[in-house]
Amino acid sequence: MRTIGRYASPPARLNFYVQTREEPIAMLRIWGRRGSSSVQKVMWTLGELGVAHERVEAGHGHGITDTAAYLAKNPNGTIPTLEEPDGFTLWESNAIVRYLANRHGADGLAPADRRDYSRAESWMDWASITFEPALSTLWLRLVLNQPTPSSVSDEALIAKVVRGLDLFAAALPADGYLLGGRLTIGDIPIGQLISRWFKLPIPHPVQHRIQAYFELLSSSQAYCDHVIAARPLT
Ligand SMILES: N[C@@H](CCC(=O)N[C@@H](CS)C(=O)NCC(=O)O)C(=O)O
Repeated sequence: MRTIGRYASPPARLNFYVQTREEPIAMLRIWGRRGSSSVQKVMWTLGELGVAHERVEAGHGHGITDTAAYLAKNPNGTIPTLEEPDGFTLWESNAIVRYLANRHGADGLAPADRRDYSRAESWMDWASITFEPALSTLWLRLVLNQPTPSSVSDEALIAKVVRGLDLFAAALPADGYLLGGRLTIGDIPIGQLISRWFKLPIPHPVQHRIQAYFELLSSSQAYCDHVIAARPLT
């Protein structure tokens, strides 16, 4: 234990400070393991933006998320967490995606038009709040072989996901991305989830527009590297 001031053994509050203090970081850092769906969104975004960064393994088998130092950055103990060299930290993956796109994306990933931006945000929230739960339950059961609190049958969950994808497909233009000619933040959460959908070991019903959208997303090296290639629980 280092001695600080006159304290040979720091009182509790100071002890917390000593334990949570770390060396400054050199570049933008993402905490979180690559198999996490939430981490994948952030890594895909960084890849699209070409921002220099490092990723530190955390969560599940890697631990770290229950340490005082990590909880000081993200009190939820979840991944991902963004950390910048000046000490700024941010959690919640969709918030991190928006932050990065606004800070590094000019009029690209983050649309300059306020209405376009808000429409993209609508679909980000929809993907994570409305669409994701049924797919996550299927993922837990069929890929991770874990019990789930939900007693809804696999068939009913699959039907729910398919309805969600039909709804999304109807909102897509005839070709291209959600807002047309280029990828925006609105494509990121649903794009990550569609990759999971196609990884489920089930017969997938034919949904031409979703298949074409997935192929378009797959033309991005960042999507292939950080989303498609990421294996469960890594
Ligand atoms: N809504 C949060 C969810 C965060 C979350 O629950 N992350 C999961 C991984 S996807 C986690 O931390 N799991 C615990 C672990 O991996 O140790 C976000 O999008 O950042």
